Amino acid sequence: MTQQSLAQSMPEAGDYGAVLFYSEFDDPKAWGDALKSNLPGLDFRVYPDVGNPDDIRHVLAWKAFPGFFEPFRNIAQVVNLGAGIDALVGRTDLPDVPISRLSDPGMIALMRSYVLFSVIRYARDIPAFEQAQRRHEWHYIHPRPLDTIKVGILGLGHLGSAVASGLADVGFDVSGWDVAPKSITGVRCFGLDQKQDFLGELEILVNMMPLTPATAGMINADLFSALPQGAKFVNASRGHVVDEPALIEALRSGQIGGATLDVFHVEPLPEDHPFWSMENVLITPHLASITVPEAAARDVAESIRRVSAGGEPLHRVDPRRGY
Ligand code: OXD
Repeated sequence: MTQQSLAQSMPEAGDYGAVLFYSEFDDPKAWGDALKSNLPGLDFRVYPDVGNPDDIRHVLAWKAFPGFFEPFRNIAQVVNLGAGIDALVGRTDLPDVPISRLSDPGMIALMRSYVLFSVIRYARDIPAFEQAQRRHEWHYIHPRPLDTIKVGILGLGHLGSAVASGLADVGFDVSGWDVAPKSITGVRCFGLDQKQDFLGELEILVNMMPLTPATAGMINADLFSALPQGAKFVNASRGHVVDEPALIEALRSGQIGGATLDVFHVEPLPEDHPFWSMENVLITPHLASITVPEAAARDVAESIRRVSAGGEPLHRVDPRRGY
């Protein structure tokens, strides 16, 4: 459908059908207000106050429980309230309708800032200064030029490529790996059968792979041993892409010199998990990138308009592929 014919056939707010919101993490009021400021009069319902399930046309969901989608027979689209759609992969209750994810500049900027912080912290030897401070020790380490520090981004999707460009802009020597061929200014891009070449020289590896059946556990003992000894590791995507016991072993042996971890197999990270007491691990509680409803609602409102007019949502994904 062209933009013009789409605009001509745009329905009125009341014709969109009801929107159902489900998330135990996001603020329904903030989302309702933000969406209604884009689509005045929108029928916005928050689970479990569903009303008649047949009214529901658009579902905004984050980590909906198994079977959640079953009662809704008239769904026209599902919007995943986040970037990673792993909670929608492999489900049997998902209707055959367009699925989209969130992607707004605010979320990309937050992810870029998290990875920049993590990489710069290693590049500027901050962990050594944190430890020296605890010993009251003036511990000088001569800074190295950033373009001598090789940083690799595993996964060059919309967030991974933004992160890679951000690191290249700061002056790091940046390379990236992805299954699909990629071309990013200032970033050396490696393809499917070039993983060993990509890993072999890295000082810092950043995981930005989505979690799919094909990527689960792909960062394992073999991958860690393909990195130079003492390489640092940053995980800002999903815990299950990493074989956690292999990472613990690599951190203990010194094969991995330090890790900055935002995501884990079990969240919140259990109190007795070995990561908590590892000196060379920095833990953050899954917040590398979050969605600000005010920024993301504009695109979601646009998807509601488009799908209601028979068009495609923005940021469509393929739940069979996993991204
Ligand atoms: C996301 C996340 O996928 O917050 O958006 O992890």
